[in-house]
Amino acid sequence: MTEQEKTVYEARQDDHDNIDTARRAVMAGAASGALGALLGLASTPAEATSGIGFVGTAQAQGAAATTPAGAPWWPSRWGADDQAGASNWITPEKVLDAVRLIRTGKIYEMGHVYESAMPKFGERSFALRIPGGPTGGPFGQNQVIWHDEFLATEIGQNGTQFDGLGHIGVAVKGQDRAEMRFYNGHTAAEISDAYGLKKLGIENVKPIFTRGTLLNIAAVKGRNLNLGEEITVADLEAAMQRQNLPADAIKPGDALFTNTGWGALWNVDNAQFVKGQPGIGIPAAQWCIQKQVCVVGADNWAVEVVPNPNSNLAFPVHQEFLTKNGIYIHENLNLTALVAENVSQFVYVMLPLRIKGGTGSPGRPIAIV
Ligand code: UVW
Repeated sequence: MTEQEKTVYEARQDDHDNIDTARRAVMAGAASGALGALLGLASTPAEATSGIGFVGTAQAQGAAATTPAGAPWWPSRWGADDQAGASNWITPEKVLDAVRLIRTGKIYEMGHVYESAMPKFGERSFALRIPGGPTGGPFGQNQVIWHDEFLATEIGQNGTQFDGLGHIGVAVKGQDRAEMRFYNGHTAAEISDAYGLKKLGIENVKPIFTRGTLLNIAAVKGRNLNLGEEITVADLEAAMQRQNLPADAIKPGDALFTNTGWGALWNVDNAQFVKGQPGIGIPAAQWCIQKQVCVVGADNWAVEVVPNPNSNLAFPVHQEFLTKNGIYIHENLNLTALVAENVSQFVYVMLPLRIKGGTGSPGRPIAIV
């Protein structure tokens, strides 16, 4: 980082606390209509038309110099044209550092199987069809036959999913697409397109091969966490202490995962799984940002606490990570095997599919120890 970038970065960190306090005050009384609708909560007609209620409220206060999610966050630390975000941390040196965590060569699956029965957020769908039976053939003397699948789904936003930087933004001036800002300040007017994002598509993510740390928050609590239970900075630090991890165990470019126990509901009680979840809140997200991580993941569908304890906020941690800091979010991970064997640190490998203009990616993340 240059001195100038460092100054901007540090100013943003300081700014966050002030903005957050101000935002909470300004937004008091507003309701998160869109989130409420998705989670089956009530919303007023005014909130329903303005999407997330607090956007309209902030505008009414004339907050032109800032945004509903704090001070403008662009240009990014990796330059005004960057579209790769925190995957820029994955350098050859970083890979070699990560490799040192491999001692046995054992591989752990970190993802779930994709199937229509899996829990899905809102109205998302996952429909796989094999036309014909078989799809093609028999042809030739050798009587070849084959099966092809047709998959209709929000491919980057179902099941174990890796959120890309074009997934989440901030509507700075309500419905004005020229002021709907994403990572690096890119606007919806520039990037949104029915046939795929014109910028910040998932194809821009560099292959992820890095050090991973799993913090078992459920073990700290001695139970699975509850719906709406916020993971605090103290919880993260207690998990590190419990797992004998030194304060500097998480390095720039690392991936960080939290086990909340919510994953136990996967394909067991899907209705409860999608209703909300425990997860990190804004202070814990800031802790991750200060550690300069590349990816944050969890055994639930949003990684962050839902609903947020501040009922005026909807998915604020998504904005902190993806929109403002270019940090990727890996959702719906299967951490069961790693937890069962008390694995704290490992190599995490995730190769997001290069779907041009996609908002996210499915995949088969693994941990290697
Ligand atoms: C949303 O898309 C709102 O949430 P998620 O990224 O958790 O799927």
